[in-house]
Amino acid sequence: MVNVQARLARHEPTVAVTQFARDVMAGLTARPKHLSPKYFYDAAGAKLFEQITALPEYYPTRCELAILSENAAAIARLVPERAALIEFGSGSSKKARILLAAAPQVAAYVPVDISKEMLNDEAVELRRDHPRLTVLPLETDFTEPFQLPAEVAAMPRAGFFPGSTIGNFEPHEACSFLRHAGRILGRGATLIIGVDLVKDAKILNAAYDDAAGVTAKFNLNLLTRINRELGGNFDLESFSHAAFYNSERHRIEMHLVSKQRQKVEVAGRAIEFRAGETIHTENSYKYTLETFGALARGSGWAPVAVWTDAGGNFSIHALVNEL
Ligand code: AVJ
Repeated sequence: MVNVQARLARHEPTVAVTQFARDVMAGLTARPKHLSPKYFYDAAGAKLFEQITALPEYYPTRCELAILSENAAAIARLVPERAALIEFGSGSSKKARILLAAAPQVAAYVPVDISKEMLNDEAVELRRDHPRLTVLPLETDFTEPFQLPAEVAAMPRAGFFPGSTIGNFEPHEACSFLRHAGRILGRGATLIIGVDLVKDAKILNAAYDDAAGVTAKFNLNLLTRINRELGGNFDLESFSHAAFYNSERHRIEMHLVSKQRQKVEVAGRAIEFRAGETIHTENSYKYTLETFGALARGSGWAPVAVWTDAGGNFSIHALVNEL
């Protein structure tokens, strides 16, 4: 996403920017203040997230990749012949590549993401690496209802939603998302979904507040993005990163904490902060195998298989759509 002036100068639509602006203004004028974690991923944020996935403390990506690699054949057996594989929030498609290598029966791959550049770059490489695979990138916000490309309408479908991105949703939103995915994929479809697990708070806290400070930069980058795209004047020095496990609600919370009483301007509007007041920027819900299984069943999906890493840190569930 680019700033409004640049878009107007190039006669590009400002709709996406306006949605960001609306959400930011609503979140910063609410009490408590909050912002959606989906806005972390501008170009700089996507790079910082890549760095997070390589941190010693951030176990989810490594554990999920290990589960996928070790069980790729078993997971691939749940994907039907000549299927279309639909990935929700595909990013770099690194995990889908593991699945695609083990599932040569997949006829079409539909990566769904809001980042057009990443989608197109990845599509070029995937077509080169899998000449018989039809790659149909779809540039859209996968949390909103969308239509699949006509080419896959007659194919059996499997969904792929790795990374525990479902943890960013409130449990009731996770339920709506699963129902929405069920409508897109159709009755009888399989969904392969990565889910982070409840564990010792020390491990969780370290994973979201790393020693090198990369997660802090990732969190603060949201203010940099607001400054650039919405004409904000946040002073990054006067906010600090906070992340902690809320054991009652089974979630990591990330906040940006105002170090002092201050006034900030965003898109010409004054936003006041008390000393210590926070902007709640992310929840990352953690489940047990049982609580996630129950959520899936309550959303119309029957659990058919589950895999975890050796340490029991992360899980991949296979679900079948019963609705
Ligand atoms: C991409 C949502 C799975 O919750 O672990 C990483 C995002 N935030 N460090 C997560 C994130 C801080 C990540 N998800």
